[in-house]
Amino acid sequence: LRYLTAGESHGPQLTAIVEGLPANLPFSVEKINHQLWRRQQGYGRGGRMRIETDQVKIGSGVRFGKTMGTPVTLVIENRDWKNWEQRMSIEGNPPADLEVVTKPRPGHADLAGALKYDQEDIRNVLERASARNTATLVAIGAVARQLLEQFNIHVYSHVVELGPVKVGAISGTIEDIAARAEQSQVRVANPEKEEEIIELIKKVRKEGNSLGGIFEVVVTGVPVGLGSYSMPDRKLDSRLAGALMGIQAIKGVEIGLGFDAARRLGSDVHDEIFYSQDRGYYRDTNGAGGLEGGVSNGQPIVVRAAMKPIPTLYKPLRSVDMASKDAYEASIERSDVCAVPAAAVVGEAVTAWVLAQSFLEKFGGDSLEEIKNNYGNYQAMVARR
Ligand code: EPS
Repeated sequence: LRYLTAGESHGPQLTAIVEGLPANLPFSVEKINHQLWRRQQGYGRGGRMRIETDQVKIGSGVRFGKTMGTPVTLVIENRDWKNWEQRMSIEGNPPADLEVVTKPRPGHADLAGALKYDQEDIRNVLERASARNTATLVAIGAVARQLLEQFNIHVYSHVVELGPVKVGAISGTIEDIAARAEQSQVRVANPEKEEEIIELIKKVRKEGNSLGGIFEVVVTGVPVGLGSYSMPDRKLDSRLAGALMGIQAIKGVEIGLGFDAARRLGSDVHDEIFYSQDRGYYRDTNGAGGLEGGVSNGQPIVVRAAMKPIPTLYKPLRSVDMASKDAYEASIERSDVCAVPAAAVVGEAVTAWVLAQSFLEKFGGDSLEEIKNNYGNYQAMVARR
């Protein structure tokens, strides 16, 4: 299972091609659109989100609501394109009044990208580096989820820290927590903290600043045995960390207890093993976050990712104009103040993708029926141990 994405933030469209899906998988466009909608929610988004209402168009690979085992093309049109047709024209020469971007914003790919690709106009860098492209990640993740659902594997998320505010311990099952977070404007399961966070975002917006945060993704229904300890690049945790770090603005990833495990004694970290006739092997704790030796152990997978504050600030940061080499302090027109709730949805998507990929690696077949057989046989084998 693999994908490629393409598209600029203010170009005509975003495109993804997914290859390696089995045939006969029930495929819902509506489910993809629902995930795209979720990514666009969250208190703290900027003006762009009022322009875009992302909808996917399927260009290949699906017939009568089922996959055919052929590549699936997903297209998301940029509604903002109509405001950019001249400035982002595919053909012809730049318009005489084109504003060339020469002022790199600290924290963005602008400076390193312009130097690396030898660009005079930083727009050629920021268009692709933009978090706009996370829409395609959510789309491919929504496809992956449809495969995982067939095997009762579900992916949830909630925001656990926003700027300096910690949401703290939350009771309930992950399904309850996620359902509460789904109702929240900032994807937080604790309504008291939600208020505090919204007030904080309001204040920071007034100050022309931005906020980061930490979200948690939990996957239930994962069978034991995805990934492998045999090589670093086969470890499921290394793949998950890579996928999460691949999201714009993510600066850190934790699995299970994560960095906190390093501060505890071994006896306070590892999940003891028990066995009973009806449950088989089981644990009472999940410090490992569902992964031991890079292999899923049958417990829910728990990953957290830290997002830095969005680097486009209304409050100017110091930089240097690449054309004149003069120092400048410049503000910008439009930006999000906080996109952590949206990043959590993107986190779910890339996690779903990695799990679907590992799942197909282990149980892969050309049709859904073949995969279901493989999965059933494996589960019977595991139950005999
Ligand atoms: C982004 C800047 C803003 C965000 C954008 C990501 O876009 P614009 O520069 O057009 O106002 O709204 O996010 C999206 C468009 C999106 O769909 O999430 C950036 O610089 O990364």
